[in-house]
Amino acid sequence: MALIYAGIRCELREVALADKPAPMLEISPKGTVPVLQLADGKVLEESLDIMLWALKQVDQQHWLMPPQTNDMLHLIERNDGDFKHHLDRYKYPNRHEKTRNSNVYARQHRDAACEFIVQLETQLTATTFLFGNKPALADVAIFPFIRQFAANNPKWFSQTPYPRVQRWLQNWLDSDLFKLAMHKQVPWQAEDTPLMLDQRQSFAAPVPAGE
Ligand SMILES: N[C@@H](CCC(=O)N[C@@H](CS)C(=O)NCC(=O)O)C(=O)O
Repeated sequence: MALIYAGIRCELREVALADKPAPMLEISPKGTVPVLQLADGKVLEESLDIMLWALKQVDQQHWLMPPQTNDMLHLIERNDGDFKHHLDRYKYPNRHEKTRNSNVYARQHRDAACEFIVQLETQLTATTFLFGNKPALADVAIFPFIRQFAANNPKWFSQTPYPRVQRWLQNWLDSDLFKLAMHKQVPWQAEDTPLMLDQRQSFAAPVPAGE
């Protein structure tokens, strides 16, 4: 989403995680997506690094939002740390806990994850987005994880006392930018003609509107 927002011209290679292409593993042996290789050969293999790099190139709507960049990075750190820890255990209790009742285990982690949701709900009390009335880096870095959290049990999530988070999430899910970014391609193959990101979508896609 950050690459599309910034209008970065780059080649897109869809990866099937069950069949990772050798050129990807050569430049990034840790084998996670996304991976971005820059024109000078430098490799970025963390999504936050890719977002920050893209926004440093072009950031017309000020997603980096100085001087609040560091506050946003702190919230993203909580998301990627504590919240992600509980999200993984809520989604896949059996991978983490073999002996105890996995329903109880999942629920404990769901409840622990809600501490972060409560913080987001508080931040959304006075504003449409996390750091004001327009979208910014923190919204885009965090909402995909809240999407996963909600999707694990949509009925339960829709009944939680977090109406602002629910509305904020829905706003992002409905956005053209998200739909463009989620558009799936067939996995890349070495003989393919390079597919440029801007060939499959219009650039500078509209982001959700503030109030
Ligand atoms: N912290 C990394 C996490 C990346 C990550 O774990 N991506 C998953 C897909 S969402 C992956 O590539 N998993 C490797 C696999 O399933 O083999 C980032 O944000 O870039």
